[in-house]
Amino acid sequence: MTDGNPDSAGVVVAAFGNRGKLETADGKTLPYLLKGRRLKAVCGDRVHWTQPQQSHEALVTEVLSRDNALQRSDRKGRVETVAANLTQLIVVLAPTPEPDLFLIDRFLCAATLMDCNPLLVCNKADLERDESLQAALDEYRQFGYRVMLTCANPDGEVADLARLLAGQTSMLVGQSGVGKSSLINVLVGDGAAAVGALSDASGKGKHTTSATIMHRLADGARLIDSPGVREFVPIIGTSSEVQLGFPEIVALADQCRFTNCQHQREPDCAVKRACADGGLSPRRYASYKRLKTITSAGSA
Ligand SMILES: Nc1nc2c(ncn2[C@@H]2O[C@H](COP(=O)(O)OP(=O)(O)OP(=O)(O)O)[C@@H](O)[C@H]2O)c(=O)[nH]1
Ligand SMILES: [Mg+2]
Ligand SMILES: [Zn+2]
Repeated sequence: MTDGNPDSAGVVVAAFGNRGKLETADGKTLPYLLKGRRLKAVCGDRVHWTQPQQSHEALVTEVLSRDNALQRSDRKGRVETVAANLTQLIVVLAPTPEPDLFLIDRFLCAATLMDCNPLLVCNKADLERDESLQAALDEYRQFGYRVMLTCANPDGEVADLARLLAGQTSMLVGQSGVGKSSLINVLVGDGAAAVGALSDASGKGKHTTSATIMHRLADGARLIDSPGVREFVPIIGTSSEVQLGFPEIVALADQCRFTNCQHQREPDCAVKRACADGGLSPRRYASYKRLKTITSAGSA
């Protein structure tokens, strides 16, 4: 038996199997249980809930349809939904740990395919950036991506980033140790997220954050922290869609002889020509081909 308004609206701020936490329309956080086995919810889902009598938990009765979802393929090739209803995907990298640019390319591709605005954030601006990192950032800017330098210190250097979060539901993604949770702490300002030093031995992050959690900024913006990853295989419908994550390749594709050119073995391909004469980054072209291979194999 239930009482209360069955149509109360909420947003999932953390999901663990059939339980989690939701934020109510008036800004309170409640633990919830999903009603029945068929409902599935992820961070960012909009839900309807009710409050059963004598229960401290809300009962989620409906998960509303999603505007979009960040999805990945797991090791067995199954689709795993990570978060929903994002307006901005913030791909974070830093001078340390050593950047994995193929991982960045995959996240940027996923953002485009899910119709979500990508933002590339290079954190730890207080540390020196080597030439290859600086060159990569310059390239991403040339391709039209928004690229921003930040530093997760409390001296206000995140102000530019904070401005880009206003009115958005953003999610921070990237390798472990780049400073996603540190940025959350400075932006949210309540030490909400645990932060962990890099490993002395490997120079890599220690996978400190273990769950995807939505935080609220003072101005109401929503910001999701996520566990650092080594791998990310975006869900891509057909291998031809891979190029949508490479705007500089899309821009050249018009000049290929074949309209359905995959820019691999076809003759008279403008993309391969540009790669040979310096008009296209060989690194990005290699990323494009690697992502096509992963996509057609269905797993990393
Ligand atoms: N120098 C410097 N160090 C930073 C900065 N931001 C974060 N760090 C350090 O980087 C390390 C990792 O920070 P976290 O915030 O835990 O990184 P994360 O991306 O959340 O890592 P996971 O939760 O493992 O994915 C910590 O030692 C932080 O103090 C920064 O702007 N400059
Ligand atoms: Mg973290
Ligand atoms: Zn081509």
